[in-house]
Amino acid sequence: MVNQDILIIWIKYQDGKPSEYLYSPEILQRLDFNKSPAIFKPKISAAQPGEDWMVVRPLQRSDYDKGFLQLLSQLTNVGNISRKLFDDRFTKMKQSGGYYVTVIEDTRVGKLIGAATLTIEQKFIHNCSLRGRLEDVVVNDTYRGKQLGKLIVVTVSLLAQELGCYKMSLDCKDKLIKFYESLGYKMEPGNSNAMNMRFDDPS
Ligand code: 16G
Repeated sequence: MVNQDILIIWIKYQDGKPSEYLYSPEILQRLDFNKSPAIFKPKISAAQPGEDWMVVRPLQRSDYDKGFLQLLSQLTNVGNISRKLFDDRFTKMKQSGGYYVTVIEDTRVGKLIGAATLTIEQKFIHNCSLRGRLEDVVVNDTYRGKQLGKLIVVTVSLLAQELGCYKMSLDCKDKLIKFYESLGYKMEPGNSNAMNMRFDDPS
């Protein structure tokens, strides 16, 4: 058996039921928030998010039942996703590697209140380097004042650095530029355009 054929399974038992992680949760515990230019008042981190009922962790297969898709629908159109479709996508993301969907849970109510994804591209350039992309950032806006947006973005940005990316990129609405600048993202002069081609009826 070669390495690519091994699907590593991280499983946490919750209330006696197994719940599988998309990626190893342990890496989030060692992220050094002092490396980020973001200012947190009070100081928090992925390991210590500031409330004992909050946890920052990788997406779990069981998050279908914790409002993950409803949370994403605050960002854009999600569609009607069955449990089977969700399960198959989770399995494919895990098998292919490079998908770090990260969430914040309010454990008092068992609901997800923030999410962001790091995707990693394998490159030939820069000595076969890696490029990170920040995707699908969303927080539940009823949790104001908890620094959730900063917390989830800084978490996946530090994760990109920890995993060896040479840069991390994002596209966003104009009104969010200042927010991302405060977390260390820069509009590079002459190199700051995002362009899209939209396709009708994708399969
Ligand atoms: C924003 C998101 C992007 C998401 C897109 C969805 C961030 C940093 N950017 O650009 O990840 O995929 O919105 O919009 O979260 P769309 O449905 O118009 O493609």
